[in-house]
Parts: sequence; structure tokens; C-alpha cells
Amino acid sequence: NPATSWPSGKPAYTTEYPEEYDLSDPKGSFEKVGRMVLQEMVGELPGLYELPSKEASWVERSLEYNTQGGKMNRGLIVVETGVALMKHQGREPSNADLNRLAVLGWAVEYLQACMLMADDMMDGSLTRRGNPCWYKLPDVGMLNTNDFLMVEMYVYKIVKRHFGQDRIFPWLIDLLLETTFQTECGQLLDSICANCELEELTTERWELIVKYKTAFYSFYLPVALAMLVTGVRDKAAFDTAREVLLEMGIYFQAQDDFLDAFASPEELGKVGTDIQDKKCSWLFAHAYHEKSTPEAKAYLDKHYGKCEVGSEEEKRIKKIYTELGLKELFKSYEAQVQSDMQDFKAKVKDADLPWSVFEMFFGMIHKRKK
Ligand code: DMA
Ligand code: MG
Ligand code: MG
Ligand code: MG
Repeated sequence: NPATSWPSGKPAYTTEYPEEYDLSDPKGSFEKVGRMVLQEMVGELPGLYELPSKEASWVERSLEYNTQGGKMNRGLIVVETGVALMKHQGREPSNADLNRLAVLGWAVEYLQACMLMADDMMDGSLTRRGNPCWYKLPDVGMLNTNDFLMVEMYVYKIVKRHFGQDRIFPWLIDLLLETTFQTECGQLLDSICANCELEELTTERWELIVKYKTAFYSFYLPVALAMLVTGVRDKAAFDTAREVLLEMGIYFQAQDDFLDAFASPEELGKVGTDIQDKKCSWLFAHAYHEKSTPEAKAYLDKHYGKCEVGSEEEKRIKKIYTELGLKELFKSYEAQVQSDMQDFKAKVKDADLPWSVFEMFFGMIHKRKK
């Protein structure tokens, strides 16, 4: 590109992967690729962007803090799916294939990181992955806004570095852009709840919010990236994958909402803020619209979204959730999703996709406690 090929040395592409990707150590290998990607990205800053060492170190610290140390489920799924697809096609993944899949996995992890950095500021959260949220650090504050924008751009820089000369580069970028925009639509739907009447925070709205804010980027994106890079071109296969993965993703956010109220912050690595923030959570929507009693409704009208984390009112609201039988309702929803997944099996096979991918992904999240 004549407009961006400046200064000399730019763009830089990675075409060789000397490091052996060891599939018997999926997390260790994936983490190693993550180190490589981070070093490549930080390494460009002084030469290609004239950043002095103080600023380059700032970016490095932000990337270390925000992109590392998560469960890496989304990223690992890209590799696992890619491997399963290639085997399904009768091919053995090469070392370069594995490294490239892991690079796309890291693109998803970076997208997740930037969304969480923005989300924590919008939600007024205090902790993430067992540490203070980045924006809460005294020397970060509002600089968080630029830091998460940079992490968002790194998604594209990572993909360009490793796929910039590949025929599918425009498709990868398009998928990432679409998914980012879908997530932002979801975050808008989620945040506007603060200005809504409780009457409007229905289970239908809940489903719309979580489909957009979580399911596309966390579930469809990793699998769709692996499909594109392994040569799947059949639109029907993407449509089937999307249908299954969106239901899984919606269930995943239901779990997130459930754990927000009922899991221990130590185990979760974050303190729940949904009640304080007046979120249209799975628990609230079902408590207010499906299982409500006049007393419960009156209490929620008075205190939901108006009490602080750790307050007596917040505790009472959690007790109301329990008394209304939401723990049991959640269990039955969970069982319903499990049976729906079984029903998808035939459809997935008809689309010539390996069922093992969906089974494994579901196995990673089913009945999770954190
Ligand atoms: C998270 O929703 C959605 C995105 C796009 C980050 P959330 O605020 O419930 O997530 P968390 O509970 O992790 O803050
Ligand atoms: Mg949040
Ligand atoms: Mg949020
Ligand atoms: Mg949450």
C-alpha cells in the first residue's frame, strides 16, 4: 500500500515460525505465541512510530496487564477448531498452520481485552482477573480510553503482520470489524438500561443484549476465524455454526449474570456490579417479569439500581432472587440448553462440520463456576 508503506521497514510481515507449536501443551504453546505477538507489536513502536522508551514501555505495560492472565478460552478455541477442521478435511496441520491459528486466537484475546477495558470503566467495576481494573490504577485513569483504543487497533495490526499478504486478509478484517461493531451495539443496549424503566428490562431485551454484547465475539468469532483460515467457504456452514454458537454464547452470558450475584469474588476474579448498575441481567429480568411477587416487585422498584455493591439492599435483592426460585430456574434453563445442543448435532453434521468442535466448546463452559 503506497499510502502506508512508510517509514522504511513498514509494513513488516512474519512468514516463518521457528518455535515448535506443541499441541500436547495447548496453553503453554498458546501463551508462547502470545509473547511473540506482544514483542512484535511493542518492538515496532520506537522504529516505526517514533515512540520514546517511556511511551513504548507504557504500551507494553498496558498490553501485559490487559491481554495476559485470562482464561484464554476464546483464543484456544481458534486453535482447537482449526485443528479439528483440518483433520476433518483429511489434512495434518503444519507448524505454521498452528502458529497462524494461535495468532488469530490472540487477535480475539486482544479484542476481548479492549472490550473489557472499556466495559469496566462503563460499569464502574473495581477488579478484573483478580487485580484492580486498569482504569482504576492511579496513573491510568482516563488514559484508559486511549489505551483501549490502542488495544483495539492492535487486533488489526496483529492480523496484518501475520496475514497481510494472504488472500483472505480482507475477509478476516471484515469479520473482525463486523464482530466489533456487533459487540458495541450490545454494549449500547446494555448501558442504556441505566436510563430505562424496570418495566422495559424484559427477558426479550436481555436476550438481545447478550446476543450482541457477548455471543458474537466470544463464540461465533473464534470458530468463524478458524473456518475461514482452514478454507471453509460454504455460507450454509457459517450459518449453522452461528446458530449453534449464538445459543451457547447467550447461555454463557446467563452464567456470567448468575455468577455476578452468586459466585465468590475470589473465585471469579471480579466483584459483581449488576444490581448497583441497574443491568438487565438474566436474574433481574426473570425476577421482575417471570417469577415476580408484588412484594418482590415493590422492593426492586425501590432499590434496584439505587444501592451500592456490598450494601444491605443489594444482599436483600440477592435473597429475593433465591426466594423466587431463580437458582432452580437457572438449573432448568441449563438443562434445556444442554438438550438443545444435542438436537443441533445432526444439523452440524449436515453442514459438514465436525461436531467435536461444538461439543468441546460447550464442555468448556457447561456448569462453569468462574
Ligand atoms: C461483558 O458484559 C460484555 C463485554 C462486551 C465485555 P459484563 O459487563 O457482564 O462483563 P463482566 O461481568 O466481565 O464485567
Ligand atoms: Mg462489566
Ligand atoms: Mg458490562
Ligand atoms: Mg457480568
